[in-house]
Amino acid sequence: MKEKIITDRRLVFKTILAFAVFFVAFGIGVYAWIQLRHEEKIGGVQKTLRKGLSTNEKIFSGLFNQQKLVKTYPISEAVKNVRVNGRDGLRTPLDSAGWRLHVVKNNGDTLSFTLEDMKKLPKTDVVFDFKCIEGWSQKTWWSGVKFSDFINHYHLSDEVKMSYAGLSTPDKQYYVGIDMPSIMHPQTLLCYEMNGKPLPLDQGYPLRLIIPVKYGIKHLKRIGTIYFSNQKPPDFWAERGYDYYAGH
Ligand SMILES: Nc1nc2c(c(=O)[nH]1)N[C@H]1C(S)=C(S)[C@@H](COP(=O)(O)O)O[C@H]1N2
Ligand SMILES: [Mo]
Repeated sequence: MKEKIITDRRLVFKTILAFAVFFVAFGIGVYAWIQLRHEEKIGGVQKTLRKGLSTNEKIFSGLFNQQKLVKTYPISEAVKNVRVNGRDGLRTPLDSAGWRLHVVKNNGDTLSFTLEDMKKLPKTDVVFDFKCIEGWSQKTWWSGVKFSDFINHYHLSDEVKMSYAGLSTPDKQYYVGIDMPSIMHPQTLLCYEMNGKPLPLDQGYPLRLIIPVKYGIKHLKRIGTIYFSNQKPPDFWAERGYDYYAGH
C-alpha cells in the first residue's frame, strides 16, 4: 500500500517534469525561430544560416583535391533525352552571328572569341552524373575545351592567380561565381556539344560551362563574359539563399 503511494507520486512528478521539459524546449524553439525571423539577411538567408553555409564552404574547399576526378561513365550510359532546367539569361533572343565569348583580363583588356576559335582547341569529353540541387540527377555526355587548356593556350596565367572566376550570360540575367581550384579542375569544360551534337539553344548554345565538381546551378548556359576577381563574384542562386560553394 505504502509503496503504491510513492509510485503514484513519482508518476505525477515525472509527468509534470516531462511537460516542463517539453514547454521549455518548445519555448526555446519558438524563441530561436522569432530571433531568426528578425535577423538581417546575408545573400537571401538569415545571418546565422549563412554562417553555417560559410563554415561548410571552408571545410569542403579545404578538403577539395584538384586531382581527384568525379566518377565518369561510358557514353552508352548517357541519357538521350537530357532534361532542360532553368532559362534565366536565355530569354533574350540570341544573336548567333554576333555572339562572342568575352574574357576580361586583369589589365582591363577584353579578349573576344568566336565558337570557331573554341573548336580549334583540343576537344575533351566527359560523361558524368549531372546533379541538380532540386534533387534529380542524370548521366549526361558533354564535349568542349577544358577550361584549363583554354587558359594555358591564351596565356591567362595571371588571371587564374585570382581567387574566383565570374561568368554571366550575354544579357547578365544569370551569373555565377566559382572558386579558382574548381574552375581549373581537369574535368571543367567550356562546352559546345551535348551527345556529340552542337548544344541545343535551351541547353546553352553556343557555349556553356560544364563543371562536374559542382551542382547544376553553377553550370552556366550561354556564356557571354568571364572575368576574374579576388572577391566573390555575384551569384544568382547564392543571392537567393543557396550555398555559394555548391560542391558535392
Ligand atoms: N543561363 C542559365 N544557366 C543555367 C540555369 C539558368 O537558369 N540559366 N540553370 C542552372 C541549373 S539550376 C541547372 S540544374 C542546369 C540545368 O542544365 P540543363 O538545362 O542542361 O539540364 O543549368 C544551370 N545553368
Ligand atoms: Mo539546378
